[in-house]
Amino acid sequence: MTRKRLSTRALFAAGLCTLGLATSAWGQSMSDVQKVAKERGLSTADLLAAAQTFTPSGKIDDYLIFSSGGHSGQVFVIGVPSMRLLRTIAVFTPEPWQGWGYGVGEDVLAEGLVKGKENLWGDTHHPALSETKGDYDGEWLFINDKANARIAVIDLRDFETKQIVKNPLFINDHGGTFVTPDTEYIFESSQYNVPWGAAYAPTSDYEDEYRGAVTMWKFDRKAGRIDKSKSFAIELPPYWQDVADCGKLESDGYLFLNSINTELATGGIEDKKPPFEAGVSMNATDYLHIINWKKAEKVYQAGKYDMIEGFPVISMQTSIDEGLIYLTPEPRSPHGADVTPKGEFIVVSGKLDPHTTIYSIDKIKKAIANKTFSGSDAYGLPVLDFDAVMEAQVEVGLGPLHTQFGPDGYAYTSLFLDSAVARWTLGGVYGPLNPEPDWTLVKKTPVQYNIGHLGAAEGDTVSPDGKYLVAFNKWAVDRFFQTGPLLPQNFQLLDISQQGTHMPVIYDMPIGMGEPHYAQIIKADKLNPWAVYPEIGWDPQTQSVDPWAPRPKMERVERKEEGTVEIFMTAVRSHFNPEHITVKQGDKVIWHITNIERAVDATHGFAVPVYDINLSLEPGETATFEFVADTPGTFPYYCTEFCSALHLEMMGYFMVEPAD
Ligand code: RUQ
Ligand code: CUA
Repeated sequence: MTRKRLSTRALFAAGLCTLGLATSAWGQSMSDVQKVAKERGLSTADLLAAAQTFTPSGKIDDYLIFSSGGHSGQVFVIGVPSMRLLRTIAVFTPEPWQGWGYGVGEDVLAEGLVKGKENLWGDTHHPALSETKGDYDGEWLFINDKANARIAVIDLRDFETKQIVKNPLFINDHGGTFVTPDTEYIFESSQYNVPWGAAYAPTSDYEDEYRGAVTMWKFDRKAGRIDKSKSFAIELPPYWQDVADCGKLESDGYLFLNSINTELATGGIEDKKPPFEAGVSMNATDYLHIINWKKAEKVYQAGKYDMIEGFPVISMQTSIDEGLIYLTPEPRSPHGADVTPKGEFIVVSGKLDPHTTIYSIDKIKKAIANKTFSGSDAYGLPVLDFDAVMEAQVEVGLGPLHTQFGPDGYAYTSLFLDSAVARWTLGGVYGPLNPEPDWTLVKKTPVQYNIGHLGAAEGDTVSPDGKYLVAFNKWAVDRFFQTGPLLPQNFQLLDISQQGTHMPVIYDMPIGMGEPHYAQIIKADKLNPWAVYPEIGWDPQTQSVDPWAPRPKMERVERKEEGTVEIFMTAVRSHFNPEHITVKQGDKVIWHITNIERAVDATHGFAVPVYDINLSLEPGETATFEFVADTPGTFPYYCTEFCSALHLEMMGYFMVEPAD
């Protein structure tokens, strides 16, 4: 039942009838609209798209995008359908507006030390919202850092990063983050493989010394932290493991993980060896890894693991003995692996194959039970016969990468080389579809340009919402003003609310940061964030009241023994208390500040020059930072948020008396 697209004129006429407004007023508005449209060269389709996306002041978006911030190291939060950037969340990279790394957050950033070194950025790829029964629950967000194999945990009560964990086994990840349907575990798998712990070994030792792995990080929802003591890894061959997805419903208990470089190529263009781009794509097929994580959990709990780099690892031999991992061929250079909403199929797309390949979990389970193997790989892992587990192949176009789903049995695949989004039907298993209840390509909508990931509203959950899809395009070329040779990337919003071939692009959002990769889109009313911190004196790192938090009438400067000065300060419109602080050069300074405001949005900043301090103190928040007052001088501290009419007056003097 394809709905006819209504013309703008019809829309306005319909509005007029329903509202029963005076014809003359609407006639006037219509001619104003027509005048503006004519002046700006807008078509009827443009006006309709504007009506679908324009969000008047004070109206709130229906959905939120949590987008990877790419190598900004952050997460972006964007409203849909307005495509307004609402917030960045500082994760791996210090960010002064949020105070992240400039007085607070240092402890969390320090958890992410890599071989003892600071890497104060990240290459974030795949955010994962926490799930309950396979549906987003709006409580937690996880994201990986591909560059250094780290995972971050973000609390969606205050949209702040609470934890960073560094993977002890590998140094580069890509297959992460993906959560189990009830968020018991967060998966992270390696990509550019190295010897355990990124120790030194020449590439001539690749087959024996280099290893892949998938880590199952245990998430403790009550503590709001990854519990390293209950986490473990599974050893994998040194293929380049790529993107993954967790099974759900019919495929619950499994992880599906792609790989490339089953050739075990090691590059060496400078020595006239096949360069990686050729060596890695020689084979006609690579391997989909089918991992029974529920079984792996039992094997780990039974103690059948080795300790490597201080971390429990289930060896490949144990996986073979216990039947934890099966491989099956997948077409050339696979990238995305995406599980359908009911969990019955896994859609894999190979960048160098114009088809998506659909595997059936039913067939996979039967092939495992019947041992329908076509052989084993070089490491002895059993390979399930391709024809026994494959359900269908759909020719969607050039460069298929990732797939998302709608509520009506449609799948949507990004086509990198075609620069398009393909809509196709999932074999009619979700009921008869227009036009054909079959594995059929329905429509390709061009996008601008080079789409990587795509995200549909709740499109990777057990209950996709449809309505909107966002194409995360790598290039923008001619879409925006030429901002020098470095251009923004282009998030394009598509209307997928109608069945059939109507699937237009309705908004372009330039994104001048990143390069973003994956994003998830959640219904906004599933989130329940705090407007202000629950109580005055709240420490966001512990999500509880800090007993040391300064409170009104308890402001003071305390000189302790051995050259330590402790400051207890409050902030409220429009003053800090105290306003004069004098210490001696060489003193250790422990500074506590509480924002004692209870009004929504009454945030104060707090900047101290020379000492590299800038905080963001949200209503109720308390922060503590320490430094050694090694530089004498007179330093005005002040509020960096324009909080009131007397904001400029919200300052004080920090004076450091010279030692002699
Ligand atoms: S990935 S598009 Cu991590 Cu496909 Cu980037
Ligand atoms: Cu507080 Cu400006």
